[in-house]
Amino acid sequence: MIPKNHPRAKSLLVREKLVAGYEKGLVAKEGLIAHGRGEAFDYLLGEKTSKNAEKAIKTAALSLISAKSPVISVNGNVASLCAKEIIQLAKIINAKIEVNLFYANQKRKKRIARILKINGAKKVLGVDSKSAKKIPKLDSARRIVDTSGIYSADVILVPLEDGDRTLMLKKFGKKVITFDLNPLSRTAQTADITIVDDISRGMRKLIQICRKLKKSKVKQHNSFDNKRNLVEAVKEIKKNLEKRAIHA
Ligand code: PTJ
Repeated sequence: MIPKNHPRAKSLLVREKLVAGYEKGLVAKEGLIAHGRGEAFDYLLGEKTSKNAEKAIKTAALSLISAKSPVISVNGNVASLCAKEIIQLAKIINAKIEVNLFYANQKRKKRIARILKINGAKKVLGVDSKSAKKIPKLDSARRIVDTSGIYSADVILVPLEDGDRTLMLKKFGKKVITFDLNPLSRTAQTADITIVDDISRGMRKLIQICRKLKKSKVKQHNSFDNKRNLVEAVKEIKKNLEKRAIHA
């Protein structure tokens, strides 16, 4: 039981949610390690949404709203941390939802699809192998995608992704948006738009902004340089480290 007044209560609750996801068979063992790495970066980033993350979220929202066939790619960690939010976002931006795993496992795929459906998804792609196609030149299990989903999408939200697939999706002509707390990861460096924020926190903001932009019918894109924004994220880490060192 986490005391309510614990200074890191929110992060610890997110950790518990992920562990519960693991116990329900949604998260891969490796997903626990990936989360630990994310937590470490989140700690260095001050466990809040920074200005650079807000900028990336706004740019991502504009791209998702104006996309012709957007897709949200869901893995074990994402499903266990924000299943409800994925459905909310998909409804606002009219996106398809596709389960796509790095550590492929048909049972886990089905469990993830079930959780998404329990949370309100009408259709979940990525489970039926009859409509599967391969992304060329990619070795990992993530190359298997749905013909009417990732394969034919123009904009894809791929949170907590691996670098190889991000690169291949881009070579395949897709616009890639990701959530990744590590601004130095290959995914962060390769994606078109990298939101350096915890997915549980950042997804809620992305939904809010998409909702607002849809109402205001804004279509115009702001100027955005992903590499420059990542440099801002690294500066944020440096600033927080210095602040902590002074108070140590
Ligand atoms: O469910 P599967 O089989 O598809 O596997 C999913 C994982 C996440 C295990 C798999 O994609 C993987 O191994 O990913 P990586 O290569 O460890 O990359 C995950 C990235 O996400 C790392 O850079 C982490 O810092 C980052 N990350 C972890 N937790 C979060 C996060 N970013 C945002 N929010 C988080 N909560």
